[in-house]
Formats: sequence, structure tokens, C-alpha cells
Amino acid sequence: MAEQKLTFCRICENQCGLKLTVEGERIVHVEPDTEHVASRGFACNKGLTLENVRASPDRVTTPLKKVDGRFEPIGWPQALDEIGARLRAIRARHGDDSVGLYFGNPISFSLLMPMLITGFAQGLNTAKVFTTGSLDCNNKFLVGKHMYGSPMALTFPDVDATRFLLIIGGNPAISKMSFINLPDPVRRLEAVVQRGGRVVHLNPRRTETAKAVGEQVFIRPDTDVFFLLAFLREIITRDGIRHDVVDAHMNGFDAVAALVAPWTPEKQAEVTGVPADTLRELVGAYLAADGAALYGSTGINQGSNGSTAFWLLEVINAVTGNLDRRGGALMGQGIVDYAKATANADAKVFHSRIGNTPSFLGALPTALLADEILVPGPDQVRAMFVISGNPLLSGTNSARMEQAFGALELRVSIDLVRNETAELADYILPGTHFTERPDLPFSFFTFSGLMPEPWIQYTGRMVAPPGAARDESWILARLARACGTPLFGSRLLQAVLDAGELARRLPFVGPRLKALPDRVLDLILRVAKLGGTRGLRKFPHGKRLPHNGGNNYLGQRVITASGKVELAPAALLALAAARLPRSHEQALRTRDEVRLITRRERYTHNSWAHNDAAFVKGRRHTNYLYMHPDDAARLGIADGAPARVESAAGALEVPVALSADLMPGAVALPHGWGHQAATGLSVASKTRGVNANLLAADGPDAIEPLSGMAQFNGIAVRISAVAAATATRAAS
Ligand SMILES: Nc1nc2c(c(=O)[nH]1)N[C@H]1C(S)=C(S)[C@@H](COP(=O)(O)OP(=O)(O)OC[C@H]3O[C@@H](n4cnc5c(=O)[nH]c(N)nc54)[C@H](O)[C@@H]3O)O[C@H]1N2
Ligand SMILES: Nc1nc2c(c(=O)[nH]1)N[C@H]1C(S)=C(S)[C@@H](COP(=O)(O)OP(=O)(O)OC[C@H]3O[C@@H](n4cnc5c(=O)[nH]c(N)nc54)[C@H](O)[C@@H]3O)O[C@H]1N2
Ligand code: SF4
Ligand SMILES: [Mo]
Repeated sequence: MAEQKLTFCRICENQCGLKLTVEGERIVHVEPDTEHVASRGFACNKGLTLENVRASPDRVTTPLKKVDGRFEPIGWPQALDEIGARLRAIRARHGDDSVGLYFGNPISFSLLMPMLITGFAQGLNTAKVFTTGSLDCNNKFLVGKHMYGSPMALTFPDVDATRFLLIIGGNPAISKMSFINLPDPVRRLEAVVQRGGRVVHLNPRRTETAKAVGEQVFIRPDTDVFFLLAFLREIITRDGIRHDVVDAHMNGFDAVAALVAPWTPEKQAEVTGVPADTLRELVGAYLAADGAALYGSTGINQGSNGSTAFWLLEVINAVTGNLDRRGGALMGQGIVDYAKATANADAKVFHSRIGNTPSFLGALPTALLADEILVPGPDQVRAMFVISGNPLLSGTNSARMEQAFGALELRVSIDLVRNETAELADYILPGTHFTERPDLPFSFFTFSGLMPEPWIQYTGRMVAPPGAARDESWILARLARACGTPLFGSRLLQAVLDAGELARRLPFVGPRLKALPDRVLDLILRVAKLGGTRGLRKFPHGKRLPHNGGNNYLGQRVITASGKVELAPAALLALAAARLPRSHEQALRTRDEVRLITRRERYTHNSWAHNDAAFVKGRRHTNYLYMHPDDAARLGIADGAPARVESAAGALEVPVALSADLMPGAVALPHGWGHQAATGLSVASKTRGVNANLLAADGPDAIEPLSGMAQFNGIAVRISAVAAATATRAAS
């Protein structure tokens, strides 16, 4: 019998409310939850087609072991015993740091799993932890740490009240936005314009969002930092600084003012391509607006100066009085003061043996992963756990990453499917789809504040996991025991968990005991005085909590040692001094050369959307190199013809799609493709797309030094037409 169940999506920050029709253990229909307190009937194509991923015939439903190059199903006891024995041997021979862990993106949208994965890494006592933070947003955490006293002290634009919003390197219509919980972002941006405000997009590409709402300003890839330097200088020139606010609540203004002093609008125009008058006009409008904000996303994060650019952006919002006011940038707060609780999350810094690169937030840059495995030495990584990630496609320098994974002694992937990284594994352990786990919206707690309209909701498990697939908390607790590396390094906690698991197997009593995730979620909700999971079940569409404010941060919740916002942290000043002159000289020298940027599309989600036939049908069976017709004409490449793209890291061939949406000199290539070798992905392996990250450089010189961020935007490339004979060979 069909049953309707309410839950929320966990593919991106929006966590849209969904109404599922469930028959037995199948989800037969998914629709937006029109009564959801936050998403109010909004959901996107990815959430609505979740069953195609969840119930894919390619789901791994039993542990798999590679025997003579082929995967064979085995039982959990054998998988855990064998992995445990092999891992113990590797640790005994080579030490704790010979075991690495890569923690991918999707599972971080669950509340408990990231904590448990951290606990698993702590048990392993390894410094070789890698996350997607160094691929998408560590620069933001770094700026939070230095300016606001905690890596998790993060601001968000008050889109629903702003009169002027400058979106730098984001594409809400497609990505649905990052670092903010803002379901239906395009409608909410349209509302800005409808109430007489402005939305401006600073982007090398006229995006789907820019076409729907607002104005386009083109900027040369990876030059935003110069635009922002000049933007702040122009504000100072016009006396747009709120000195009363700065004097009362901020330190270091003079030092940033000195940093930006040389950067005239004309000087930035030489490298950014943004005319000086355009910048001046934007500054005028920003200052005149009754509530204005700059918002930056991966377009700047993944450039070569992401930390400096994001820092300047935050300084601009702060010194103009737009921080902590309605319509500006808000510093959110949750039920728990997560920023305060995590203020010391980066206190323990260690260094990679590769380039003596510092860790950030307990992890090393993913762009060093291949080196950590391949470069011989005492702490060489010899075993890897990959949890909910696909570094072979999503990380830097894919050819080298593949070589590195090939060189390991032990590879274990916990995933839903045999992705490209899992394809190389010795063991694949079947985890759960998010609909198969109970949860709370992660961002309510962890990003406490990135919810303009905070809400909370408890969701139970909607359907049972297929076959022998197991909740990741179960897998990690079992693995920790098998490897003799107790979770969080606590033998006591591990013993309690093991006892709980044993108790659940008892007759009569066992079935009544809650599984671990439910017990912990219940406890969290009790501590937060939200009445446990039972209390929240009374709010099936989510429970709305008070608005996140404005006028409640400065002078009240600033957690830096000085109690003030630090506008000029020494680390960021030093980073700017070390990098800006060279970056500027390079940008100037190469301003007529072509730069590669990334692009997300409606039917992609990093590397894991292409195994859905509907998502890759027709023209969507491959990625394209998007290029302005003038560039194509100059290079002698016709629409649809293959081009060869070379960077310092590697080369590939890909068909060109002409697009006047790109500015000349910028080409865009979507990532997450290149599935041909993943035979476990029956649909994706037949797609033709190429892996963009063959072109992304790795190693200590390729990253932004403080945050460890990889560079995916502004990559220097050489593009050439592929001779007809070669092209035919490549296509056959
Ligand atoms: N459909 C879809 N949605 C997704 C994802 C996906 O893969 N597919 N991924 C999810 C994830 S993990 C994340 S982190 C978020 C990211 O969310 P967003 O940050 O909004 O991601 P993008 O849509 O890639 O937007 C980045 C924009 O930056 C622009 N850009 C590139 N280089 C530069 C530059 O040098 N300067 C400026 N100013 N702009 C530049 C690009 O043209 C692009 O429009 O999206 C999430 N949502
Ligand atoms: N060139 C270029 N490269 C990029 C980017 C870019 O813009 N350009 N963007 C970067 C960004 S923003 C990100 S976040 C990274 C993403 O990098 P990754 O997280 O490494 O890659 P994904 O493609 O998201 O891989 C997700 C895997 O998790 C699995 N999975 C999904 N849900 C679950 C679950 O609940 N449990 C388990 N166990 N597994 C699950 C999927 O099956 C899939 O195989 O890629 C980065 N790489
Ligand atoms: S916008 Fe994000 S959370 Fe909402 S349905 Fe789409 S993928 Fe899921
Ligand atoms: Mo991301």
C-alpha cells in the first residue's frame, strides 16, 4: 500500500522539503513539499529524481572484494576482518600516518556522518586527512577564523531585504547557491529587483541566473581580487566608510586602507577588463543602497587568490556598515553557538611532508594527496579510505591521482556505487542513500547561521537500504573495531557502541532499541530543548525558528580575542603581500591569453549525476568546451568540432560549443565527466565527456598556501583545433 512520507533533500544546502510516495521499499513518486516552512514547494530536478540514483541497478548492495581484477560479493564479517587485518599490518609496519582518509562532499549534508568520519580519523590517529573543503570553500573558513574568531563564523547576504546585491562567481539558478540556505533563489533575487533594488553579476560568463534576473558585468577569470582592491579604495576615496561603526567594533582599518591605496579603478581595469567607470558606478550604487551586500562563491574560491578576495569582500561589507544590518550581510546564529564551539577547530596546525604545507581544519590540501601517496618517505600514505567522494574525478591532476591510487597497498571506498575511485578499490563497502537514514538539517547546527529563516525538521528513514547496504555510522563503528582504532580514539566510547550493537541483536529487547543515529539525534534534540525526535515529529513540514536578524552581532556576539572584527589579520596581510605583486604581474602579462573556468550545469552534480539516463540524454551525453565565437574563429575551430586543450598539468580533447555568453578569452569546461572506465556505472560509462581535472594542477606550488585551496578557475590553457584525421580516430 502506498504511503506518503515527508522528508528533506540532502543534495545541497537548500535541503528542500520533499513529499515521497513510498510503496514497500520503493519510492514511487517524489514531489516538493508545498507546506514546508522553508522551501514552500520548491525543489529542483535533482531532488525530484532522487529515486533514479537511490534505486539504480548499479547500487552496490553487498561488500565487494577485488579478486584477480574483478569485484566479488562477500559478507560483512569477511570484509571487516580482512580490511582490519590488512590495515593493522600496514599500520604496524609503516606507522599511523601511512593511512589516509578522503571525505567527500555528499555525506557532509547529513548531520552526524561528518562527526563520525572525524571520529574515525581520530581513531586512526592519522594526519593524512583530505576533504573537499580544499576544493570548494576553505578560503571562506580561513577568513572566518581570522576576521571573526572562528572558521565557522560565516556571514550570508540578506537577500530577502537587500537593495543591492553583487554576486561574484556564483550561479544560483543552477547551483541553488552555496553557504546559504535559500530555496528558490531566483525567485528571491527577482524580488530584489521588483522592490526597486539591483542584482549585479560579476562573472566571465553570462550565467543562467544573469539571464533570469539582474545585470551582467564581465570580468577576466581569476582577477576578482584586483576588482575588490579597487572597489574598497573607491569607497574610501568617496568617504563611504562608516567610521562610527568601524571605530566602535573593528580593528585594523588603517592597514587595509594602506593595502588598497595603490589600486585605482584604472589599474584594476587593465587586468580585470572591468572598465573603471563601471566599477565607480557600482560603488556609487552600493553606497547609496539602503542595505547592500557583496556575495562571493566558488568563482572566487577556486581562483588563485580566493582567501584574499573573500577577505576584501567581507571587509567591504563590514566597513560600509552593511555587516549586521538588514539588507546587508548577516552573521547568523543557531540554537547552539557553533562558531564559538568550533573557535579552536584549527588550533592544531601540522605540516605536510610535501612542501611543508600547513594543515587547515585538521586536513591537508587534496591537491597534495597524490604526492603524499607517491613521494617515497617515512610517512608515505599506503592505504586510503574514501568515504562518499570521488577524488579521481573531482580532485586535481586526475592522471596523477589515478597513478597514486594504483600505487596504494589498500584502498577502501564507502559509496553507493562503483564510481571511478571505487573502481580501483580493493574493497567497496555499500553505504546508504540519504533517504535511507534519519537526520536533521545539518546547516541548522553546523552552519548555524547560514539560514536566513532558521528551521529544523526531523526526518526518519524513508525506506530500508537495499540488500546488505548499511548506514555509514554502522560501517564506521564496525571498521574502527576491526582496525583496532576506536572511534574518536576512545576505547570506552567504542565499547559502548559495540555493546549497543550487541544489545540490538538480542531477542525481544533488541528490535525495540533505537539504532545509533536515532539515539544520537534524539539526544541532540533533547539537549537543544527541542523535545527529542518525538517533539519534532509534531512538525512534519519543519519547525520555523526566529529570524536570523541583523543588529545582533557587532558589540554582542563577536568572539575574537579583542571582541572586535579584525579587518587586517596579520596572516591575510602577509598572504596578500606575498602573492599580489606576482599575481598582478602575471595577469597583466597574460591578459590576452585564454583562461579556463569551470561551469556547473542543471544536469550535473559534481561527478555523480551522469548515471541517470535522463540526465545524459541527447546532446547531454558529453561535456563541451564553451567558447566565444570570436575566440573560435581566431583558433579556427568550428561549433561542435573537437579541440585540444593543454595546461601545465595535462591535456585533453573535447568538442567545442560556441557561446556568446562567455567573454572572449574565457573558456568553460564542466567537471565531473570522464566515466568511460567506470564499468560499474552502466549509464555514465557510456557517456563521452572528458575529465576536466586532467588540466588542474596539483602539488604544493599549485595551491593557495594558507587555505590549501586548489585552483579550478583561471587555469592557463593552450587550445588548438584537432586535425580531422586525429579527430576521427578519437571519436571511433
Ligand atoms: N547543478 C549543480 N548544482 C550544484 C553542484 C553541481 O555540480 N551541479 N554542485 C554543488 C556544490 S558542491 C557547490 S560547492 C555549489 C557551488 O555553487 P556556485 O558557487 O554558485 O557554483 P557555480 O554554479 O559553479 O558558479 C560559479 C560561477 O563562477 C563563475 N566563475 C568562474 N571563474 C570565475 C572568476 O574567476 N571570477 C568570477 N567572478 N566568476 C568566475 C562561473 O562562470 C560560474 O558561473 O553548487 C552546488 N550545486
Ligand atoms: N574542475 C572542477 N573540479 C571540481 C569542482 C569544480 O567546480 N571544477 N568543484 C569541486 C567541488 S565544489 C566539490 S564539493 C568536489 C566534490 O568532490 P567529491 O565529493 O569527491 O565528489 P562527488 O562527485 O561529489 O562524489 C560523490 C560520491 O559520493 C557518493 N555518495 C552520494 N551520497 C552518498 C552517501 O550518502 N553515502 C555515501 N557513502 N556515498 C554517497 C556518490 O555516489 C559519489 O560517488 O568537486 C570539486 N571538483
Ligand atoms: S535545490 Fe538542492 S536540496 Fe533542493 S531539491 Fe535541489 S538538490 Fe535537493
Ligand atoms: Mo562543493
